Amino acid sequence: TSSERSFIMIKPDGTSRQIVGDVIKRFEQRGYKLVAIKSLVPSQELAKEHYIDLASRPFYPALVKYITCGTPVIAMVWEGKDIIRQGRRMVGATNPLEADPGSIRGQYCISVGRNIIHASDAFDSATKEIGLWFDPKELADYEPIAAPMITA
Ligand code: DAT
Ligand code: MG
Repeated sequence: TSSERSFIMIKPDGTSRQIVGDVIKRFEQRGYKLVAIKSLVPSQELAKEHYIDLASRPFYPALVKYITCGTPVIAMVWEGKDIIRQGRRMVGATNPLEADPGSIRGQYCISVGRNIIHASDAFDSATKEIGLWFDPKELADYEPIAAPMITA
């Protein structure tokens, strides 16, 4: 739906490498609406819960360590038509070597353990992740002035 929302997070390597502006620009220019954004160093508890479905995987401890390394992440909620599926396409495949070269991962990285950015993969995970990272009061409700020129 047009009010579909996805949780998009620039990971510490993306912040450190100063790719924040490009990521935001891509989603803005595509026609999506930024409804929440914050910079934070996630706690162990938050990082572990975010990736809880991967807890049994061998790379889980390293993944949590990377996300909590001390360099901030940029947590965002983006909204618009088909944002969950399109966000995944814009981000690219999990392994950057398999990512389309025009995608964010395909343009900026080469290692699955330093793949720049997270995007929710389904409606249920998006709902869970938005609730985990944001208080409902942090989610804006507004109509961008260009909205009628983006969605007909
Ligand atoms: P995605 O981030 O594309 O949704 P995922 O949910 O399967 O991918 O995994 C979450 C993150 O875990 C991924 O962005 C990077 C890390 N990861 C996944 N598979 C990995 C692997 N085989 N080795 C190292 N890290 C991995
Ligand atoms: Mg995932």
